[in-house]
Amino acid sequence: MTQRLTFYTFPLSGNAHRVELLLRALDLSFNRIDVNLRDKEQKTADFLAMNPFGQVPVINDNGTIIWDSVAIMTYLALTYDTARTYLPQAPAQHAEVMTWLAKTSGPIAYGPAAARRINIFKTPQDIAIAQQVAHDFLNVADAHLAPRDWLVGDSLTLADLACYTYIAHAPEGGIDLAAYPNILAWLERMEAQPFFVAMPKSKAGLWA
Ligand SMILES: N[C@@H](CCC(=O)N[C@@H](CS)C(=O)NCC(=O)O)C(=O)O
Repeated sequence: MTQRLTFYTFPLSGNAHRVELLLRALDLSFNRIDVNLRDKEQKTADFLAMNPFGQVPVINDNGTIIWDSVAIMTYLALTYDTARTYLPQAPAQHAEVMTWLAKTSGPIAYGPAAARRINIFKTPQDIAIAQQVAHDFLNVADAHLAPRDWLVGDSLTLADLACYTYIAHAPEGGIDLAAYPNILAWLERMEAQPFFVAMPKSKAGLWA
């Protein structure tokens, strides 16, 4: 059967991994293309024609091209999650999901994701600042999760899928999660989902 949905990804990209979690949660079949970021395949003319910022993830859904992970997740949920399991319709709950999606481009990107990137891919930034941003975010998220199993409402939503990967991989950025018991329990709940697939672990200095 011809695949109609193509997923452009990179195996160590947390931004791409959150999309993969949703693709699997929705049980969508897709054609996976691994883009070699080290060789700058994401900056070729063909790739830039899909995403002018030259980054993964990108999807091509039968001619509809969407880039940026949370935009892709929103598109997939609106298109294929007809029961609205992962993106609640009620305005207040919908907005709550959006607040957590916004965190992926704020303190998650500049905190745990940045600390991991600095450690693994040796980008020239200050890891101490990224680690502090991460701890400030994790403190709030841990308190938020104390009385609840999921970030929004009483079931798993796009909020959990979007926030999971870079929090789970925070230790790769030198961020110890031991002080955050509610986050650790939430990570375990995520990893127990039948669709769950882990992003491979990386070592410091992988691209040194
Ligand atoms: N806000 C974007 C960020 C995407 C992003 O930073 N992608 C990284 C991989 S995790 C990338 O492609 N980097 C290669 C580059 O910037 O050249 C999203 O959520 O999709």
